[in-house]
Amino acid sequence: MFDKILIANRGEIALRIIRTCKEMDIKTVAVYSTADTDSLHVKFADEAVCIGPPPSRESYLKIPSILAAAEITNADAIHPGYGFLSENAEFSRICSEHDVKFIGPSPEMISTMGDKAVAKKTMIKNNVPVVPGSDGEIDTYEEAKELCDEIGYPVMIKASAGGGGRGMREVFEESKLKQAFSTCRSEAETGFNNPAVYIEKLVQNPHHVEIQILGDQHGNIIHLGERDCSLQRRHQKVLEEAPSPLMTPELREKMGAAAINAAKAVDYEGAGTVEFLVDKNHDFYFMEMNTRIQVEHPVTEEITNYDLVAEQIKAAAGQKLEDKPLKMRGHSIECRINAEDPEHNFRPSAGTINVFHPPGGHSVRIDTHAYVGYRIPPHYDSMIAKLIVSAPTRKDAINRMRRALSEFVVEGIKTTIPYQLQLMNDENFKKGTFNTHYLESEFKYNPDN
Ligand code: MV4
Repeated sequence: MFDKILIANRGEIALRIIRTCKEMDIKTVAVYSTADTDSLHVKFADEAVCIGPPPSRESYLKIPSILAAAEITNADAIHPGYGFLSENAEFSRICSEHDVKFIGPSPEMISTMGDKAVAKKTMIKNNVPVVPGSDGEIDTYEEAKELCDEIGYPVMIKASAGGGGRGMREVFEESKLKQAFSTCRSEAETGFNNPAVYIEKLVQNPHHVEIQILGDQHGNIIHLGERDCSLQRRHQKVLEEAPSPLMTPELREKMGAAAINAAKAVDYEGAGTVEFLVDKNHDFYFMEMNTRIQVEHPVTEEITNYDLVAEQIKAAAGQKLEDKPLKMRGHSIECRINAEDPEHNFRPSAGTINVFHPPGGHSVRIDTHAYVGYRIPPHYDSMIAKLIVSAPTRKDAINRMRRALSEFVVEGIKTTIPYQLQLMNDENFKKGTFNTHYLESEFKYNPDN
């Protein structure tokens, strides 16, 4: 087992990793930029190394500084968390060259799953359902027209170098294809410096359901059920829950098997997530595979009683996975709390927190790095806390979340707490009948209610 782990991240996920390391008697090294000198992850770690000024590219993304910190503190492993360098194959490779264990998959695995076209080909080869569409990039309008006549409209044109919803365009009829095709290519050229696009059948009003998998270095792969992440705004997840309200035992069985096939295909090591689009007929299609721990991992931890960070560390240290039957208990919901103003189009709300009263009570969990006096640095993402609750049923979990949100007092900055509270009272949310378009097309935030 590792003696000392360097956490190459900040905020709540850095704290989350430090907590599990402490419980495993593993020493911890925090790295921080000068904007994070007073951050909790610096205070909680056994050692801390300043790696540069606030801009991420000069600190949390600066590989030489992070590796230098690992060398001078003699860390034998690095946990990248999520975001930053967590899916950077080059970083994974450089760590292994410097004899520091990267807690995550191999560089080959990261680059395979990072290239959407290669990832899709890998899935097809392993009988994982993918959206019907082009086999790789489409270079001319004529090719595009021929393919769309074959797969039928509506279609989705996607930039190969896009991702997270950027560089996508829906086309509902042939007469619009020519214009959409050339616009998508030129936007991809300007936006991603790569005009390449591919085309897929449009999955209308899809749900976003992802399967958590775990793999060890001995070829064992298990899945830990699903998370429903359909409530998104501008491709940012707002709320996640486990299990999914649309799931049936049969669908879970099929999607779990497909996710394990995907992971087995690439001999997956560590924690990973296979994301699917699910349509109203319960057909599901591979979207992408994430080779990192995800923001929303706590809802899976709450209903399966796994510590996913501990599982990542044990897998990286070569321990075998226990092949015990998956037991899931109850329902868990996570609300992301951002320093944003829902009354002004969610613009970031900078400033200093002068009142911070988090909720408590049975099965209420707060993952946060915020505290009274904490100044929100403008350099990083706006999430300041994750509020996670669990309860025997979805209805109980919603009631508990509503109660916890109403107790959560943060002053000095604006937050999305009131937005989340309104969601807990929304009939469609309570019924569980929403899909990925719901928040942006139907749900309206009303500050006066
Ligand atoms: C799609 C789709 C419908 N049909 N692909 C958005 C982010 C990127 N990961 C893939 N996305 C989508 N791809 C086809 N063929 C709809 C979306 C989509 C979406 C997917 C998951 C969660 C939220 C979404 C919001 C808008 C569009």
